[in-house]
Amino acid sequence: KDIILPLEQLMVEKEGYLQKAKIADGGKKLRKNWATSWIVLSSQKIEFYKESKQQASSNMKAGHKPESVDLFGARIEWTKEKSSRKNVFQITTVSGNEFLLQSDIDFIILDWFQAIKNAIDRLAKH
Ligand code: I3P
Repeated sequence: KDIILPLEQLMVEKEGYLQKAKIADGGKKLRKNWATSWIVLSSQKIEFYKESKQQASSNMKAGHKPESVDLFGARIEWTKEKSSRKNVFQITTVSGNEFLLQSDIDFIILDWFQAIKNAIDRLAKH
């Protein structure tokens, strides 16, 4: 019996909860507001969901779109200046959106940094 999955789902590389703060939109600075976010990494983008995974999928059916980050040409770097928290890295998109991601748990944030960096580096080769 064939199993049919949406293409999106096939491309998911990593997902889980992190602390997230968007600090700029199109180059315009935003007030920092940390919140837990469900993060979904696929080959070309990251999606941020405000809610639990389950809530997110029912909202999706209702037509709500998650915030999406285009990884083409994006930059990722650790930062100690942008937050008093530990384990913070920043993603900057070509369009000038800036996001901070954070976890208190070292191996979790390291895994995420590496996975996102790999996705960005892979895209740069194409
Ligand atoms: C911000 C809030 C953030 C903090 C930020 C504060 O205050 O406390 O958690 O960032 O520091 O301005 P408010 O809620 O009143 O906006 P960190 O937790 O990342 O340090 P910042 O201004 O130094 O970025």
